Amino acid sequence: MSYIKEKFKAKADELSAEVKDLLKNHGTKKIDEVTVAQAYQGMRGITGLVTETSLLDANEGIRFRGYSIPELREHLPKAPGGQEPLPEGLFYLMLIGELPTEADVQNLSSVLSRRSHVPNHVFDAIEALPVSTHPMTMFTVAVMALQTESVFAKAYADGMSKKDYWSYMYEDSLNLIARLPRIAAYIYRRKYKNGDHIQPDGMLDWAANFAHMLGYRNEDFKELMRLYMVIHADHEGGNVSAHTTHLVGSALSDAYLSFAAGLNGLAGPLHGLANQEVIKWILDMREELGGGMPDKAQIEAYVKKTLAEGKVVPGYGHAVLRKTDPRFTAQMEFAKKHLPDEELVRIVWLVYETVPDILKDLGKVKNPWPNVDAHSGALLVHYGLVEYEFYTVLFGVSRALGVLASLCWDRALGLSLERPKSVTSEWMKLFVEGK
Ligand code: FAM
Repeated sequence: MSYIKEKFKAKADELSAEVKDLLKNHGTKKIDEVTVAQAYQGMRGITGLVTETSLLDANEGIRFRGYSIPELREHLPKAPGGQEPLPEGLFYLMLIGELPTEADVQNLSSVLSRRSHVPNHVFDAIEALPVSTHPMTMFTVAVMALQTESVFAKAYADGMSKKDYWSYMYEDSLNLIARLPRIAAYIYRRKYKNGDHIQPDGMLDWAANFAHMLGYRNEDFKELMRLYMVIHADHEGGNVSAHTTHLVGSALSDAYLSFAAGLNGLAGPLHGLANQEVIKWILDMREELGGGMPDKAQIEAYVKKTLAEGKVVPGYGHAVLRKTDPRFTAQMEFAKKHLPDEELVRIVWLVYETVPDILKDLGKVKNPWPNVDAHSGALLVHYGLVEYEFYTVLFGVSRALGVLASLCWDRALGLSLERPKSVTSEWMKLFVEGK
């Protein structure tokens, strides 16, 4: 067993004992209550889920095992000559609960590189789809095609004991994380570069190799990919992609089935697809305004037009956050360092100066500030990755780090099948009348 797997097992045994004690002595203690509105409106704000990998504070933003994004950028190991954190280090932190050493990250990079083989039938499954298919559909199909490789599913079929669930989920999770950049890059090159595929470079770290296979060798782009893979990796357990992966996994579906389900949630416009919607909205606005750099008044008018058409302003708002998303801020800092004169970036910043006041004036938007998606496209376009329909695939590759680390913890803690109670509106009407 690898030393990282042994470390995880030791941490899991330790926490399992604490959770057992917690349930024994405090299992009936009430955390929260549920209102009629929450039952009808997305269970917002109901605390009823346990996720170890990260915790989201509405006013502070995300913390991964207690570390904020600035702290991750300071403490996580970097590539030689790099300044951005390596996503392998974040996966180690989310899984083990401790900061990794340089050696830990190098070890994980080589483990992922060794596990990155993708069977040919997966590429055949992608090729069976029309080239016009949305990249996220291709991506989910590819993950489902990979399910043939699930060691968890095979072990379960062979009658594995429940005490071994964690071990096979760990193996599936690492194998899947290792393979995602290869299939994502294959989809990109098939759809946008006439199938001119690029072989992996085993000497590169996970994110840099992904950039390489996409066809981008610029060192700054590799740095952006490392940052991008870190900041999109996890956002506690209640967002659609994380919750879906956790929920499907609770039925003892393997990592491939569970993550494919989570990806389908990520493909929704109100969730991960927003990153493509943002850049599309900015490019449409710039075109409608005659090209070039719009002024604040023009942006204001265009935002109001969007709202008047009954559409949302993509990249703004959040179901939990009530401030500017630290993931937006991290991207803005990257842009100020590497591409401060990029016109699209300057438009993103002018939109940031304009949208919040307009959304506040609506009187209904709980969070008028930008989220992670408001900045990402402008950075990717600068380096030539202009195909914005592909952006949510990038988001999906990153999100695997958090939701699969979490899935390992679900199995290690022996979390139960998830089955909240539903009621009918008939029941609700009787309830509110006290009947
Ligand atoms: N533009 C226009 N209206 C907005 C808005 C926005 N950016 N954000 C919220 N609202 C509206 C919302 O549609 C609702 O209107 P109705 O009552 O007429 O239905 C009202 O404000 C109250 O909504 P809320 O409680 O403030 O937000 P929710 O928690 O319901 O929704 C989001 C949160 C993210 C779905 C919402 O802010 C939104 O649609 N944003 C635009 C899409 C987007 O950027 N999604 C990406 C989110 C990101 F974090 C991610 O998951 N990648």
